[in-house]
Amino acid sequence: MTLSAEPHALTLEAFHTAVRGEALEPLWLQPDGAMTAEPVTPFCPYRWRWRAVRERMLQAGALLPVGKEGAARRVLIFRNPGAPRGAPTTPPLGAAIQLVLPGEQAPSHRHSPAAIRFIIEGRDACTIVDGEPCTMTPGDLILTPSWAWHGHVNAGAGPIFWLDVLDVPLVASLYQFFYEEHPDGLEAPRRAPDASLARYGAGILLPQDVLPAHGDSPLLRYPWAVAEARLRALADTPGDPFDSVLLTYTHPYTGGPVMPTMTCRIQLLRPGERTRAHRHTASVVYHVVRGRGTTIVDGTALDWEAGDVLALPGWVWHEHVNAAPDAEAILFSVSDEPVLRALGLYREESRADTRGA
Ligand code: 1HN
Repeated sequence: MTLSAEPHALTLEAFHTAVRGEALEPLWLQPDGAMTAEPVTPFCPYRWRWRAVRERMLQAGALLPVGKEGAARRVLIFRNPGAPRGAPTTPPLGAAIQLVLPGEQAPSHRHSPAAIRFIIEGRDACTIVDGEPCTMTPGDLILTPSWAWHGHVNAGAGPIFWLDVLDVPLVASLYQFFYEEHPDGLEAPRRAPDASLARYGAGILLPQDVLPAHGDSPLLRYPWAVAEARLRALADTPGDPFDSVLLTYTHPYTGGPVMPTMTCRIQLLRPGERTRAHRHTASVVYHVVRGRGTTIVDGTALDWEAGDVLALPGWVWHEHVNAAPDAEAILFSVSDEPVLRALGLYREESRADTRGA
């Protein structure tokens, strides 16, 4: 349109129509709700029962082969029931269960989203990460950093199940998805099994390596035996008011999170323990490693037991209860806290009026 020589002849309504035709949007026409005082999300806190999910995975195992003649991955994604159809587990993180049956191989590929895997059940399987066979036994954490090749092999006699958590929703929201299949199908091992554990797993003494500047941990496998021993060593200390005995899996050289987009933690709730409530802007996916208990989320109790998965979107009040008088509970968790910290968006609040342990 041509600019009017007489601006007063232009009505506001005509102006709105005109600018919208020129790929311009008046901010004053945006709905009032767009700038909320606090985060508002359709994602809800939710718990999936391991018993039911495991059964469904075995059904998928009977119906759908994995490998050359089947699917690349046998995975059920945890969909957040509060969010629109097709939405993942939490706004930035997608969680899933994967099953590989004895003798199966899931071919290698790589993608810009990063993944972590936490082994739930099974043994004698491995994920080959950039040529390194990473042994998978229950409780192990395996990293697949952004753009690392990864394929899965089950050489054992029984099924292997694990939890996958990926930053797919975050990467997709930035339109940064890259994906490639390995030309050989399954990538052949190029390193000794658990080579990175031998090199970087000793903790306090590390080789004088020149590491790439990106923030991925060069250690690809964090064994359960180490996590359990560290929890046990600190089991009689006061612990964190909100999370009790809480350990973060770290990048051995920086002490920071294992990857730039996700941090992984393991926590012990002692018999009879109840933590104080807090809320933070980070979303969290929990997996119950051991025991049973309750997480009270914005006043609603979510009961859990071994194997269950919980999703908490950011900014919900939550506190953990292990009501059992004689059994401990252990929770593994993944959150997007490093992203929010890097962007200056991380906030945390606690409340004085919740019960102490
Ligand atoms: C993926 O590549 C794997 O490689 C597992 O094992 C789960 C969920 C969404 C997108 C890609 C894997 C996934 C995934």
